[in-house]
Amino acid sequence: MDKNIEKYTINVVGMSCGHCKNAVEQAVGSLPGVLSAEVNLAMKTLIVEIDISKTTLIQIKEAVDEEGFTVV
Ligand SMILES: [Cu+2]
Repeated sequence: MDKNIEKYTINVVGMSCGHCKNAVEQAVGSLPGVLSAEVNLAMKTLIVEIDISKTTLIQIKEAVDEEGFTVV
């Protein structure tokens, strides 16, 4: 396992349906350094695996914000 790969579970406010899920997953998943992005609608979470040498949680948060949702 690459030591630069970290997995985070992020709480996101405002996601309510499959459209929200897809919007967040696509926005975050298309960022460089993001290996996977998966939303759990029931838990209101975004689970990401990121390469911390290429991206940061701040960039993830900004991508979520741009879709109109809020990281808490
Ligand atoms: Cu929705």
